[in-house]
Formats: sequence, structure tokens, C-alpha cells
Amino acid sequence: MKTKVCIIGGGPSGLLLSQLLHLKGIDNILLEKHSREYVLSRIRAGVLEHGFAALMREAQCGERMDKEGEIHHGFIISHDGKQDRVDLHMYSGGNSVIVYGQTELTRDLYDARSRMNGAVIHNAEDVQPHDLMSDKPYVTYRAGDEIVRIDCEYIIGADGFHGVSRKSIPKTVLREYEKVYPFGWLGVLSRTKPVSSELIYAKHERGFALCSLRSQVLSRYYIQVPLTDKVEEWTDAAFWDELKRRLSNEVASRLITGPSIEKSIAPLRSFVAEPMRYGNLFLAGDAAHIVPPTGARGLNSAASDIYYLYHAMVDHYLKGDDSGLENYSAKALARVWKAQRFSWWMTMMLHTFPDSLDYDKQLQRIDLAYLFSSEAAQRSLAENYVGLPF
Ligand code: RFL
Ligand code: PHB
Repeated sequence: MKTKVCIIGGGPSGLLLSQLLHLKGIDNILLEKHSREYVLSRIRAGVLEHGFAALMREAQCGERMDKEGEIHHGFIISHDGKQDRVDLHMYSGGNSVIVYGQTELTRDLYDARSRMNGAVIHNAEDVQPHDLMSDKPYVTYRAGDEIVRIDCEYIIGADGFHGVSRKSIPKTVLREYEKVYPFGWLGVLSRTKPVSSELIYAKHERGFALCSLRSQVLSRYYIQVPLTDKVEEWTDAAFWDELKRRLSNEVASRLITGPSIEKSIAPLRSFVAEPMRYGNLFLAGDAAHIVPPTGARGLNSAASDIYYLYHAMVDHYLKGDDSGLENYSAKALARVWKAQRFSWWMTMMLHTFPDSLDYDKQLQRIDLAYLFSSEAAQRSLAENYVGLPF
């Protein structure tokens, strides 16, 4: 097989790029390790920046998002017995975020690729990129007993944190920065009415909690748990009890509980790999960087990589201008590090750390007190949460 761009990974990053390139007439093939059903069974992000939403519309995939997604103008931080609201709309110059699940967004992208007969190959095993430094790179994969070769001009590594793309960059070239937090988030999805129309981020001495939602009949809740906890050990009843303890009495008394339809523990990690380009391989999304979910940046950072890559590819193929490809890594990383800083700050401010000093606890308290006493601080939070400009 032969194509211009071979994309490894059929998560939101790979699918969005595939769709955008297709609409500009740039031939591409996407290889996904798992089945479509498997990819769509993962419950992940829920908050989209306005810039990401615009990119979904440009990809002709924004219709259902605009119909079913909820526009949120603010969120609540519950702390020290108080409920303070961050007014995103007022402090970001009229912007907001859309609450629309990653699962639904990925479904919309898959549907669009099918509608346009896009080349999406599922269950591609042993995917391997080759000859990255040459101008004739290629990718191989196994379909049953057969090894298939795809010749291409560029390879996009959009295969997530555990993918093969980043690992194919020599260790002498790649620099990795990592911070692992000493806890995870236990998440529950339940077919219940959300406790609040806006997200509640709750700081509590027993640990952080988050009340989020997917729709008015589907709630998503998280609690901070030690890394040693096993998901099987958490019954639904124990989860609801612990969540209630971390919320204000008023919110806890309104919480509607029900059976979990998904329950999982995600460890929290900050990670960046540099550079994001090696020869004709370009990394995008979780393949190159991870943030703890506290600031809702992960999927949104993936989308900004895709924005830069998409424009770079269009400039290359339609205008003969390679500057976007040459500057991709530096440009993407500049924004990635800002998302890292924001996610790290939100995480440090709102979680309970096992070994924290009384001094650290005082700093957390004053961070929140300062935030809600300063318009400038709320403006800074708001501009980061709704998404910095691409
Ligand atoms: P993905 O989604 O991991 O997709 C990568 C795809 O590549 C496939 N793959 C391979 N394919 C071929 N060959 C191989 N060798 C392959 N190896 C892997 C995988 O099967 C997969 O389909 O990466 P992508 O596309 O870069 O998207 C990134 C986002 O998924 C991620 O950043 C977000 O989900 C992070 N995140 C959040 N981000 C936000 O912006 N807002 C949020 O509110 C938010 N909440 C979250 C989150 C992530 C969470 N977890 C579980 C990590 C909440 C949670 C709990
Ligand atoms: C979610 O709804 O899954 C969600 C929302 C906000 C976050 C993280 C996760 O910061």
C-alpha cells in the first residue's frame, strides 16, 4: 500500500487529523491496534476547549457536539467549607468550555471517517514505523499471518502513552520529563442526574473529589485514592459514601446515587517527551505528553498538536511551504508546557499529599484564598481552562 501520511493510533488525535487531511484532499491511512468497539468503551475526557470545538466543526464533526454538548460558563471549587465559583465566561473575555464526552466525540470522528470511506484499519497488530530519517519511511503491521507494508511520506505517532511511535525514537535523541503523583483517580459513571449543573472540584482533607457529567442523565464522579487501591475492592456503596464525605453537606444531601456503569482507577502523571519530531515521524497527543486530569487539559493538548500538524501538512502539500513542519515540535511544545504548568498547579492545589508538611498545607490554603481574592488570579485560571490560543 502507498499513501502520503500514515497515522498510527485511532484515538481522538489520529482520527481528527485523518479527517481534516482527508477534507483537504491529503491521502492518509490510519492504523489502530484495537477494534472500534474497544476504543469506544474507554471513558475518558469530558471537557472541550472552545478552540477544539472549532476544530471539530472544521472537520465537519461538530453537529452532534453542538446539539448535545453543554456549554459551561464556570465551575465550582469546594474548599475549607466554602463553595467558590470560577466565572470562566467573565474572566476569559466571553469564552467557555463544552462538556461533551471523549467517547461521543470519538464516535463522531469514526462515523465521519466511515461516511467518507476513510482508510481506517482496525486490529492492526505489531505496527512498526521504519526508516524514519529517510525520505521514504514506511510502516508495517500484521493482519493475521500476513505482514503488510505501507509506504508513505510522513508518519504520525498518535498512538497514546503506551504506543510504539515514541519508542522508535533513539534514546540518545529523546529527552523525557516525568512526574508521577502518589495517588490515582477512581472514576464512576452512573446513569443518574448530575448533582450540579456545573462541575465541582472539591478539595478535602480525605482527598480530592470531582463531580462532573456527560449529560443531564449521565454523571461522572471521581475521588482521589491511594495507588495501592484496587478497583475491585471499591463497591458502589463505598464509593458513594466516600464521595459524600468529601462534598459539602448541602451538595452531599442532594447527590443521587445509582449503580456504576463504569468504574476504573487512573494513576496521575505528568510527562513530556522532546522533541516531538524525529525525521519524518511526528508525535501528537498522549504519545508525546500526559497531564494529570485535574485541569482537563489532556485531550485539549492533543487537539492543539493536531491543529499545528494539520496546518503544517496543508502548507506543505498545498502551498509548498515547509516552515510549519520544521517548527512543529517547538511550537507544539511551547503550548504543551503551558498545559503542563496549569495541570500541575491545579493538581498540587487541590489534592491531599501523603507526606505533605504543615507548611505545604498552608500554601495550598493560601493559594485558594489568593485565587478567590484576586481578579487577576481568576483571569489567569479562566484563560488557561478555556484554552490558550493556538
Ligand atoms: P489515545 O486516546 O490514548 O489514543 C491512542 C490510540 O492509539 C492506539 N494504539 C495503537 N495503534 C496502533 N499501533 C499501536 N502500537 C498502538 N498503540 C496504541 C490505542 O489503542 C488508542 O486507540 O491518545 P490520543 O488520541 O492522543 O488522545 C488523548 C486523550 O485520550 C487523553 O489526553 C485524554 O483522555 C486525557 N483526559 C482528559 N483530557 C481532557 O482534555 N479533559 C478531560 O476532562 C480529561 N479527563 C482524561 C480525563 C484521561 C483520563 N484517563 C483515564 C487517562 C479523565 C481520565 C480519567
Ligand atoms: C470528566 O468529566 O471526565 C472530567 C472533567 C474535568 C476534569 C477531568 C475529567 O478536570
